[in-house]
Amino acid sequence: MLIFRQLFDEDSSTYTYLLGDDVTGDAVLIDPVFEQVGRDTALLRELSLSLNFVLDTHCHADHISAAWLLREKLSCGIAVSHKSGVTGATVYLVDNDVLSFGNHSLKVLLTPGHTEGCATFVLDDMSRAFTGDTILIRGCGRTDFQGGNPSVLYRSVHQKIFMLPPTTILYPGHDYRGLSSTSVAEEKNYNPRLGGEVSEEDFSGFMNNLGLAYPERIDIAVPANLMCGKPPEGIDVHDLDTAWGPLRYTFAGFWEIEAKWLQQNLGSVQIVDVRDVAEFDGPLGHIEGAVLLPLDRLECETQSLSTEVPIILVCRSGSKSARATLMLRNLGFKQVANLAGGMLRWHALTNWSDWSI
Ligand SMILES: N[C@@H](CCC(=O)N[C@@H](CS)C(=O)NCC(=O)O)C(=O)O
Ligand SMILES: [Fe+2]
Repeated sequence: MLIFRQLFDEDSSTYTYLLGDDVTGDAVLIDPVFEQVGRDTALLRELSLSLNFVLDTHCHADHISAAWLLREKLSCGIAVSHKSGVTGATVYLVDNDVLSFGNHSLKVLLTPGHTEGCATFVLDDMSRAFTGDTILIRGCGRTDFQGGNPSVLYRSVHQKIFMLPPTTILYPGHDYRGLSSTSVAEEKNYNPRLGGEVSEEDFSGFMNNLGLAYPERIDIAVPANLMCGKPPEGIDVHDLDTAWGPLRYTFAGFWEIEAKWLQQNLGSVQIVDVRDVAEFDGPLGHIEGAVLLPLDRLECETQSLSTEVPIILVCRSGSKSARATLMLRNLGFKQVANLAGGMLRWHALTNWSDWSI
């Protein structure tokens, strides 16, 4: 079966798409965003997927692509249009190329116009197509930089995207109003720029008078994206605040650490137990040296905690402490992690150690 997730980056209103094969575990990411690499790698791990390829629909002007960073971390390939101007990719795509992931595949339609190197990716059964900024929901990508051209865009939409079955669901690269997808039939009928009886000349007139401000990050994003999203020299891509232990980021949005590591590093961290007193002194007991700060008091009682020493949050199962992890992060504590599985897993581990002695 196909695994499909639509992910959103609020800063740039960018959609990233994860497609995977649940039998083989192969996956691709379309248009991942640099700042969301933690989220995306966590999701891949939690869904037991391995990333084959990052596909960029084009050289983005408003955010840095995560292609380079994902290749550094996961050794995946990077695929872009041969017209994108991007250097250092693994594969340069031409019309009708097919990219497989497990038993599924995406067909490449080159759809220039927003930029010279835009591509649309169509799922093998034509049920979905990923259009980047070639067509947006009731809109389309601007055409005023990176080789953009209204006539070329008009033809890409009419001769390629509108030739797909009317029921094909279209997934755009952005939406600035919170809409998530559309269909070929809908855009043919209701896209005010490109649908209905709008001619190429009408469309060019529309596009040449959009009067949009340049994307705020264009001067940083385009040079980086021309190198697959390699950030400028001097930017540290490794999160220093997570260098203190083998942390794992979760798709739920917090860092966690395994009981085994804590067992071997008890002296170098602050352990904060967020259960209530009865549980702390109850049958499950508590970890030696743990400080009791129940969750409902945590926010107003952080004075005793050092910002210099990593903090590990603990509860019965790892759920309340996950909440506490997010709270402390929001309060400005940077070196914070949840004890995965809480006291239950801690006991399973320590009991196992007793057995093995
Ligand atoms: N305010 C945004 C503008 C983003 C922007 O210009 N997006 C491009 C896509 S890369 C676009 O074509 N937008 C179409 C539109 O806003 O109608 C920013 O500064 O990043
Ligand atoms: Fe774009």
